[in-house]
Amino acid sequence: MERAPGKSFLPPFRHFATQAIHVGQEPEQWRSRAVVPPICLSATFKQRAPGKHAGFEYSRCGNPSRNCLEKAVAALDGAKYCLAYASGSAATVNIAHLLKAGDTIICTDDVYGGTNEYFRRIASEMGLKTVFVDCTKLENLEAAITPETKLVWIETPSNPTLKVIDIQGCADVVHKHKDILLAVDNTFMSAYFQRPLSLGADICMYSATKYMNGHTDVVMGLVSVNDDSLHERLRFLQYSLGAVPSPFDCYLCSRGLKTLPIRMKQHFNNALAVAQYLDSDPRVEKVIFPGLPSHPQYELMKRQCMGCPGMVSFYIKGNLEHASKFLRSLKLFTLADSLGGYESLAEHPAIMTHASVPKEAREALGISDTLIRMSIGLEDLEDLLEDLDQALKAAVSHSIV
Ligand code: P1T
Repeated sequence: MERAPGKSFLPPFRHFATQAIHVGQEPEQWRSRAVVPPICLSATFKQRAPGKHAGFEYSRCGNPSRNCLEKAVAALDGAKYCLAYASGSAATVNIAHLLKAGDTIICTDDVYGGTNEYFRRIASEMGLKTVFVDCTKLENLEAAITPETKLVWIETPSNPTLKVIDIQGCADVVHKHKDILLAVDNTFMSAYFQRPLSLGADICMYSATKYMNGHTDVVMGLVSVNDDSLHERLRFLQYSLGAVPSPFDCYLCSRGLKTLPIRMKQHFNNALAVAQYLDSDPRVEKVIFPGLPSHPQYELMKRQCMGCPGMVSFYIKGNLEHASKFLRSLKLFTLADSLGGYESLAEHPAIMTHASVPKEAREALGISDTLIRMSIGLEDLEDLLEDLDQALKAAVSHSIV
């Protein structure tokens, strides 16, 4: 089932793999000339005289291990700056703190459940209003903009229904207006498959817990920007709000980045084959994968991205009981939240990741009882297909088919 990923998509960014391995890691920055950057656990740093320090004062404000990671990610995003946070959610909160009470956020309608809940239930308490619109249609975005709009938040492909949004198109709409920032949650794509800043976005954000780290052993957020004053404001918020990652997690994420290109290519290969397999299976109602020509935004995906990540969603035939039986029957796939690691995971968005989204909104988005979201890992394809086949067999009787 070998396929050349990226064949009909955009070519990979030049020097990406080299930058992932070398940027921010230069041995010359350490007296020891360590090839692997040392993990600097110190919470504070000695000053020569009050206010005279060698670049670091206190680890919440800046830390050598975090610095290495931030430099590497900035390079991979084609950005001037990157900032790291204790989680993707902390990154979202920091971005929202750029706004003030009375401002409005336009958020695309299908986003991670925690992002939806944060905007709807927490940011609102602080005086930020959020309106949710389907940004796959640029006219919806245009119509929703008011003088109070200060931030447009999109996720593409979206979690969990994998809708694809035209980033350049959104940037063109948003930047007709002064003082509106376009933020793209790039978690599902990773820096390898999509570069929002080069498509006109102001902010590129990640839950690095997912593909960027890729090993399901770190919870972290990342934000890349180009604008100097935006960077300055975010840097101030990063140390003032204090949700920074530990040096050890920064080391792990830096290590994960080194294999990002090869991991993403393999996620793409495996996911495409899984999507094709499910697409032809009578026990499956419908498959959603942006790399299938049947996906409504397949052409846009090819224009905008270098490939597709390992996210495949599908509707199983039957009802909640069939979906639940399928998930309980999986042996190689693990039934768990999260995504983007080397191991394959499956989950039930309506009960798990998106349970906090109001039921009517979930139904309107298609997050129904039969929707299953899978993060296709790096295992052997034949083992993945065998597991899916036996779980479908256990869950869906021939009478339904
Ligand atoms: O979990 P955290 O690192 O705080 O990131 C939040 C987040 C932000 N954006 C997207 C697109 C996400 O998918 C997430 C987290 N998502 C899951 C845990 C999940 O299973 O979908």
